[in-house]
Amino acid sequence: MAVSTLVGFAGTSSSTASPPRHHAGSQPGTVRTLSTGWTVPWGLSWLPDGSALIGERDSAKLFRLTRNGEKTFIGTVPEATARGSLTVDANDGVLGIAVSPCWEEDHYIYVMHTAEEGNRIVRMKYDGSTLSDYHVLLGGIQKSLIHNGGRLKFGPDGYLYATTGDANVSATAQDKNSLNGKILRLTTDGKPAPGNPFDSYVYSYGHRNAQGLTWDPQGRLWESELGQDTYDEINLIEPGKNYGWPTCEGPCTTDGMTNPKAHWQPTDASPSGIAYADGDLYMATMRGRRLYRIPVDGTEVGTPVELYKNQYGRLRTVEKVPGKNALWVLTTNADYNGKQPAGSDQVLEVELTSSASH
Ligand SMILES: [Ca+2]
Repeated sequence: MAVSTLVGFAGTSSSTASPPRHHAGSQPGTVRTLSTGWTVPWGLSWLPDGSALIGERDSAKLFRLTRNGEKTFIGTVPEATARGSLTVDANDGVLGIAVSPCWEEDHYIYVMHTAEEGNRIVRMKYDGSTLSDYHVLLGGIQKSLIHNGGRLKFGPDGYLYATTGDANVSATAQDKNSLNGKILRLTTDGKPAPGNPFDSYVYSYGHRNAQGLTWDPQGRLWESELGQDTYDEINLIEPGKNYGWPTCEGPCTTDGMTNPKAHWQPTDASPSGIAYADGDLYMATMRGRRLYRIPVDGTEVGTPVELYKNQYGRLRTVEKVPGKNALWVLTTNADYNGKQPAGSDQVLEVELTSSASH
């Protein structure tokens, strides 16, 4: 591993060249291929038995994958549309998945996907074998070929958080009445969550195309975001704040804008998913073709470390495995930018080794 070639970060350390400070985190170690034969897997959410639901963006198929790599098709998301990314640079389709925190009682799963009229957040029943009861919670979020956001997760407060892209209309991000270029927070019935800053779905704004969300043990919300040509970002999200796009891309000094905690040139990153594990943020990158480990120090981050550069191609999603010192990482190579054939994506398991043993 090597110290990142990042452009800058807002940590308390004064030099980007210094190695990451020691912290009680884990060291990523052995990587094994858990499952093959995938085509652009995107969303991943855990079921109570430790298996995961994983969706393929273009095919709209949902699968269940066990810890042992046993893969079962469970159904196709109705009304999902996708241009098909093998021939065009498209980012629409079945995106984030969130299993209900009360799944054992309600059997609900939540999905964010592209449809005819725009992007939607929907609820379905998954009874352990099949999908049913498709219900739209929030539809008509403006869509585009490539800026659809799409990460959907439950926060520690039990509400749903979703990232939306600016749909290639950058002015939407600063329009608090638009659902685009935002992080949205909603109830499981599809209403704006209580306490939202503008009495609407909007939780934060000024985002270009955020695709990563995760919470640290203190309940802080961290977000990863694709920039345009200059800077990708990691942000610490607070309700009601303006994260700058399109006035600012990366850090700036404009009044009212909230600067990122770290930023990269898109060739080194182009991030999608992020996950918190044991003192670090892990960020999956597409153009960067690497995983970053980014130490968290309160509300700041330390120097990112790059891992597995060019070893597994483009990386879309990373999630901490519940109850196990490991990450699951989804590749995103079977598309226009990855130029690999259908079925060439993988689910990887990255072992995390406690630093106490080093
Ligand atoms: Ca920003």
